[in-house]
Amino acid sequence: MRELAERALRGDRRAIARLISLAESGSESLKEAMEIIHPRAGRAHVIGVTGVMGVGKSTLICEMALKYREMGKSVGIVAVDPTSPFTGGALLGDRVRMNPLASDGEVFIRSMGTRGKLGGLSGAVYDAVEILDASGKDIIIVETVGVGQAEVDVIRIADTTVVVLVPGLGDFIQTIKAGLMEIADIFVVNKSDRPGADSTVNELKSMMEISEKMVPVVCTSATEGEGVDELLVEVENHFQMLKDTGELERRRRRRYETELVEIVMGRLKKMIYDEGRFRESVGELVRRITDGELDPHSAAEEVLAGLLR
Ligand SMILES: Nc1nc2c(ncn2[C@@H]2O[C@H](COP(=O)(O)OP(=O)(O)OP(=O)(O)O)[C@@H](O)[C@H]2O)c(=O)[nH]1
Ligand SMILES: [Mg+2]
Repeated sequence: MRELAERALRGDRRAIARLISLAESGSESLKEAMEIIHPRAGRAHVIGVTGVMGVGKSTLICEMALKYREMGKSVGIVAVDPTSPFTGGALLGDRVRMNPLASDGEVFIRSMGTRGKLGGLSGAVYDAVEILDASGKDIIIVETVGVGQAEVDVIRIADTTVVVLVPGLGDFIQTIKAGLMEIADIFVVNKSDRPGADSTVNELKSMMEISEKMVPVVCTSATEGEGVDELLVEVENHFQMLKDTGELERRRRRRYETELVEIVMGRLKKMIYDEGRFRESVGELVRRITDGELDPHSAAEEVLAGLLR
């Protein structure tokens, strides 16, 4: 494990991939690796890109990655999205522009399913980001589909959160519903080659006036590679602001707090489900609840008392 971690620290792609797989499978041996990995993480800028399905997140991320490579920066991409074109063999679709990414040793792309065992996905995403960070990637981009609270939570991993919309009222309302307005550090109106981009920008601006939260709005056309330079300028400005104001440290604390609680919860679930002594006593408690002898709250207290003993 130690050797694997050290290889990952040197940027060895197979070691990185192997460690992320261990994280996904919830392997206990990962702990040993993370003891070595963690002290070396913290240098990368973690950018979350979210938005409802099909707004062009993956296409945009590819364009961002190409620009970062032109700037000489290495890039890690984690797509928390089973339907993403990053998935499996159809890595980046058949788009010729993306070929340089697929064969670039300084770009690491990984897709992760939405649900791990015991709901452990977010935990594994945190590990993946940390591993990529420690392996020396300058920029790490995390793609999530903003449809539910879980996806909004996942984005707590990011230093900078980019929320992507497209022209048209439907997506706009969905975005508000999904709670994405609150988490945006930068808005992107993608597919601005289509009609209606200006009115989406205006809607956004009046929304922000009402909520008294002003964040930059950038129009892009990811398929044309347009507006991506401006987006990267805003992303960099935001990172600089985070560093200048101490907000970066607050966000990192929040990220590690979420991760810590996630790990503890995961371990508790595992104990309750997998450890013989708990499985039996939980089974017995469930029987008593079902038979009306005990209420679920009192039963939960008994379980907790057992765990803390
Ligand atoms: N016209 C236009 N089409 C775009 C643009 N960006 C992306 N698309 C197209 O929109 C479709 C969805 O793009 P993706 O990048 O897969 O979108 P996504 O948000 O990652 O989708 P999910 O991961 O499934 O949520 C593809 O057919 C893209 O070619 C754009 O700027 N303009
Ligand atoms: Mg996608």
